[in-house]
Amino acid sequence: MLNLVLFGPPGAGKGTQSQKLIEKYQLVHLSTGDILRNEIANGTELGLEAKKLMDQGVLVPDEVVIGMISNKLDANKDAKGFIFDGFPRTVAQAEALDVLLKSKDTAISGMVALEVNDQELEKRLLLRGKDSGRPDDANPEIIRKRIEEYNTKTAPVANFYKSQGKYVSINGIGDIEGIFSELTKVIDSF
Ligand code: B4P
Repeated sequence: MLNLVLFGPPGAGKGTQSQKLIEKYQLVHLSTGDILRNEIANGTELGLEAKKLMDQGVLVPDEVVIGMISNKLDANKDAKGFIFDGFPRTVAQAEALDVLLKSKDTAISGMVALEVNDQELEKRLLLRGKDSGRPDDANPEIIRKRIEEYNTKTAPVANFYKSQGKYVSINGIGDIEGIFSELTKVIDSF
């Protein structure tokens, strides 16, 4: 099984590259951001709670996203592999993912991080905010809060995979096709 973690700050291109990767490698795409936005759109209790946090640019509690991922793994028993996009976002989530995958006799193959500086991230997210309808993309202060959450809570997840010898980073600035080509080179080496 090929199980990839696509890592990087908000706006690094995880969602964009995931769409291309699932097509090439026939993987199931698990984006916690998309799953949460779906819950919001369906007006579920979980969605209502998550919306309050997401609109402020802060992370949703670990137990909520871990439960969501566990359900999705169970619902895709025949998958050739998974691409985890926007998850794990804390070390606790990374530890829980290892346990979940082990119980299914599999493991993370590798993490690829997209490196993009804060100025470029802010520019991309504000641009997307013009027509995405996402409240968390519309306001520079909320965007900066998301980047701060990433730096304090999510960046340490890289060390978790480094210590397992599963971490590779690539430059996330440039044209989408060029970045995709670099990503596939790394993934083919896993
Ligand atoms: P996400 O949905 O994961 O939001 P994101 O980080 O903004 O997505 P992404 O990084 O994929 O955006 P992309 O680069 O594709 O999370 C939203 C919120 O949900 C979080 O703040 C949090 O509250 C909550 N959440 C989600 N997962 C969670 C978890 N595990 N634990 C707790 N809370 C969680 O796109 C950005 C823009 O850049 C696009 O417009 C794209 O077109 C553009 N772009 C992409 N590549 C480019 C390139 N090479 N050059 C120029 N522009 C590019």
